[in-house]
Amino acid sequence: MRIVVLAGGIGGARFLRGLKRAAPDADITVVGNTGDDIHLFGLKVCPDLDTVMYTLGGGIDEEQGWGRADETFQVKSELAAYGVGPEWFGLGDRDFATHIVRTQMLGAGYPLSAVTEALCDRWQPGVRLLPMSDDRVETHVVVDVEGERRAVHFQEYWVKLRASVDAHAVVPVGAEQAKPAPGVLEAIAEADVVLFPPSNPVVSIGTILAVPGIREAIAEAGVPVVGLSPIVGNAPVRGMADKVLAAVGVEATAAAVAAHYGSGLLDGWLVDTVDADAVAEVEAAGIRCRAVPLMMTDVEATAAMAREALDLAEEVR
Ligand code: GDP
Ligand code: FO1
Ligand code: CA
Repeated sequence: MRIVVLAGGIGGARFLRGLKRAAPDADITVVGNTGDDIHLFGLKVCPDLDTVMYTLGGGIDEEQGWGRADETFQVKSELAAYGVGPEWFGLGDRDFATHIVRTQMLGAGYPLSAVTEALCDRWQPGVRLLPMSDDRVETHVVVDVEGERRAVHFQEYWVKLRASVDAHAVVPVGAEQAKPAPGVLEAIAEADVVLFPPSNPVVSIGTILAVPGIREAIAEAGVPVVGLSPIVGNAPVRGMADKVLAAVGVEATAAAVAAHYGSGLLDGWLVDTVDADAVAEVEAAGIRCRAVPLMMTDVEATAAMAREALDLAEEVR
C-alpha cells in the first residue's frame, strides 16, 4: 500500500512512528512542512523536516519532541559570548552539524529535496521524506508589538513570543510562487490513501496545502483522504494551535478543523472519544467521522490510531 502523509513537526512525526508500526509493509511518502524554516547564523534550519527525521531515525529528544537527544549547547553559549543571537532559539551542538551539512550542500547547488535525502541516508527514517517544495517559503505572523502592527517570522511568534499575543494573520510568504518538490505530485497521484496526521492545521498542513498544485493533486487523486484531529476537548493537545486557528477564523474544536479542511478535500476524520458529540456535526458536513482515542501516549496507542485511520479510509473508498 502506498501512503502519503502531510506532516508538520512533533504531531506528524509521532503519528508516523505509529503508522510505521501499524503498516510495516507500506510504502510511506512524507510531504514535510518547510514554512517554519529559518536562517540563523548563516545556516538553514528546517525544524519540521528534522523533527520527522530525528524521531523516525531514533535521534530525537523524546521529552521535548524536537532537537537531538543528549544535546549540549557549547556553540550557543560561545555565540552568546560574542553577543551574537538570537538567544531565544535553542540550537544544540549535535543539531548544528545537521544545519552545517544542509547549508553546505545547498551552497554547492543541491536542492533541499536532495539535501534531505542525503541527511536521511544517515538517519534511515524508513519513509521517503520530501520537503513540500525546494523553493523558499517562510511563514510570517502579523501581530501588534508595542502598539505597532508588524509581521514576524513564525519562529519569533512561536518560540520568542510563545504565541502570547493575538495573531491577526498567518502568511506563508513565497508559497504562491513555490513549486512542489520533485516527487511530491507523483507520490500523491500514485497514492492509495492520503493521511493528515494530528499536525497543526494552519502552520503545518495549511502551509503545505498553500503550495500551488498540492491541494489540487490530492483532490484529483480520487483516493481516500483521512485526517486525525490535533484538537482534543476544544484545545490543542500540545502547543498553541488555537492561536493560529483564531487568526484564520476557525474555532479550536475538532469539528471546526474538519470543516476548515472541508468535504471537498477530506473524506474521513477521526476525533477523540471526548469529542464524540462532534461526530454528527462532521458527518452532516459530508465527512465520515469516528470517535476513537487520539492521545499518542506511546507507539502502540499511536499505531492503533493509524489503524483506525486506515480502516476509515477503506470505509470511504
Ligand atoms: P509542530 O510542527 O512541532 O508544531 O508539530 P505538528 O504541526 O506536526 O503537530 C502539532 C499538533 O500536534 C498540535 O496542534 C497538537 O495539538 C498535536 N498533538 C500533539 N500530540 C498529540 C496527541 O497525542 N494527540 C493528538 N490528537 N494531537 C496531538
Ligand atoms: N522550539 C522551541 O520552543 N524553542 C526552541 O528553542 C526551539 C529550537 C529548535 C531548534 C531546532 C529545531 O529543529 C526545532 C526547534 N524548536 C524549538 C521547535 C520548533 O521550532 C517548533 O516546535 C516548531 O517549528 C513549531 O511548529
Ligand atoms: Ca512546525
